[in-house]
Amino acid sequence: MTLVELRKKIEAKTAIIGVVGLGYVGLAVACKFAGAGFPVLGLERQPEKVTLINDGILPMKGNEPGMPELLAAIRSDGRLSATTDPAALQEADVILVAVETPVAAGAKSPNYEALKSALTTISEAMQPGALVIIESTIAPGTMAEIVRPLLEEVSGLAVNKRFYLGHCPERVMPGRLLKNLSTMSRVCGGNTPETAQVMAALYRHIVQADLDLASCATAEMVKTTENAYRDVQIAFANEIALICEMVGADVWEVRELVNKSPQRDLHMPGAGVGGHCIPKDPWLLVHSTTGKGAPPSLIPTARQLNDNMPLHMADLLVDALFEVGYPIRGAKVAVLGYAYLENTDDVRNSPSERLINRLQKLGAHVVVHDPYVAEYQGDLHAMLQDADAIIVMVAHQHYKTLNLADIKPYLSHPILIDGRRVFEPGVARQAGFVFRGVGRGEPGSR
Ligand code: SAJ
Repeated sequence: MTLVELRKKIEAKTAIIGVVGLGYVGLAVACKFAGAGFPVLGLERQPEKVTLINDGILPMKGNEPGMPELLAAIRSDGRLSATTDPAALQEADVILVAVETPVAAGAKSPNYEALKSALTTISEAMQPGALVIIESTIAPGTMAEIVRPLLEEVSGLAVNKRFYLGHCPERVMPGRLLKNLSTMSRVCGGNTPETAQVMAALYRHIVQADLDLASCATAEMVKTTENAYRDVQIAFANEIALICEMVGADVWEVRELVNKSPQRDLHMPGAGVGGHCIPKDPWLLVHSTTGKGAPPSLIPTARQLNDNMPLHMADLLVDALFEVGYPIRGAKVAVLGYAYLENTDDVRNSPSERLINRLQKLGAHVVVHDPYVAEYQGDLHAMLQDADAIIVMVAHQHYKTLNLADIKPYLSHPILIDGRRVFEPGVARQAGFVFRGVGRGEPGSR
């Protein structure tokens, strides 16, 4: 099939779309295309997930507005079916790849096992003329150095002649899957400009925002850069917070006034940077320079600074305990918040985990509370009983409504360390707490 013929099938919505990997990204895009009227085949390794999806049940946790109803609707009219059988891809005209591309903890290099496995499966099944689109976030250079060679070698087909190739990085977020898919612009990175145009014709069926045509390399750079940008911005805000603590200024007052200056956007300082995107994508960007020249310095430095913020929370605690003359060894410390983001149950790359490990190494007895994370739900007051300190790591709405005067009697030592500006220093001190906060320097305190 030529690109022209494929485009006609896409415009008629008769093109069969295969989606490899039915996680947050894959299932959402499969549902969106099925909802737009395309026949969609979902390929998933986990049989239990396949069963749930074919029963019209969402296999993901958390609240995804619109997804349950959409999945039920497209299952009832059979426009989406899930399977564990790779042979199903033989029918597909378009194949979207939405598998994980994690970064290995130590080496900070991408783990492409899932991607390579998916590409091998696709190569063994895809029909000539198919369009393969990688939606997973990948390091710049991956399309040229890994994806294209593997597909050509295993399938025996030549790209641009016997199959087509592109990269359209996903921009979804748990909790906003369908909304982001519809409203956020996408970069359609084609192996050729003609391929990019056919990709835009496809995504136009589900995206109401800009579809920007580009090369694969540009698409790889855009996604990793937009998240590295955010990480560096957050790191800058965190460094300003550390300086404010040293010089006795309040970083939130400084931030408000700095951001009055045109084209300034000081981000929010805090207790650390978690999640599945921001801590990972900067390393994909850095990895792309391996063996090609001087490695970046700003991006790794920002990553290190953000990763140290949970440890700074422990430093603030040690300082407060010193003020009351109580050692951290043997102290009972209550950590409030384990999710990586407020009002979610997503714990991927949780900054709290790093803090908890440090506190335990210092000899503290740590108890953890999080109203959204099943493992840490429970009676907060009971958990606070005889605690020597509270450390707030996540700005869950639940914590913002806490009355400090009510909880103080439960504590052995009224120490409050605030990592997310949940409390104001004056209010905490008025309630009788020894208070420390990220960036909350006290005039004349040094
Ligand atoms: N954080 C800060 N200070 C800030 C912003 C965030 O410390 O100013 C922390 C958060 O507490 C969290 C981490 O950084 O621990 C990540 O927060 P996030 O708001 O960036 O949320 P994510 O990780 O879900 O990021 C996603 C990304 N979207 C995609 O990759 C498609 C990111 O590009 C978006 O900018 C972000 O959502 C968003 O703006 O909501």
